[in-house]
Amino acid sequence: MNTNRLSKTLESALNDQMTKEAHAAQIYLSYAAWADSQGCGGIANFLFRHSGEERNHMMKILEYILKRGGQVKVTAIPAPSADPKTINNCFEKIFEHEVENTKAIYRVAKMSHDEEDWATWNFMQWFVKEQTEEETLAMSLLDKIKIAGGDHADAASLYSLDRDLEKAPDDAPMAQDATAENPI
Ligand code: OFO
Repeated sequence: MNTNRLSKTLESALNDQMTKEAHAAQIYLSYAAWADSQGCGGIANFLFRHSGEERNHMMKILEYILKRGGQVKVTAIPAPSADPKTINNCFEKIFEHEVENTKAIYRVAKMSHDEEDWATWNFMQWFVKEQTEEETLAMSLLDKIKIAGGDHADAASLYSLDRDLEKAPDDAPMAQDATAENPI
């Protein structure tokens, strides 16, 4: 008796997305190590924490595949891309990566919609919301570094940005969570 509630196509797409989340964790990990080597311990700390979040995303998908009776395929994780050249470049690369990941998430969400697999569609909505937060967070990093001088940020501005990010919240406030009493 077949108890797998996922189609072969969706099972494979979810497995691929699981590897993409693991890849994202490696990217944040490598950029964090790079930032630390540049003397930016606060930014490194922020990126290390984010690497952990990406690993949690990977686990979330892995557990979902198992719960639906599907087969998990843990494969090799592609190496992260080359180290950034500057902190500005680091944040640009993060933003680009998050946009690529959003596109991948949308593809899986669309596939589940086309197949009328409403359980997977519902599951993917968590990731759709999460990606909005991640893109907002990456945009706010870009805004901060732009104010600090972009690629030409001086040591004093980088120092204060580094201090700032050490304690920065890991999630961006979302427009849909704003209320009249508590506008974001
Ligand atoms: Fe950066 O995002 Fe996972 O999904």
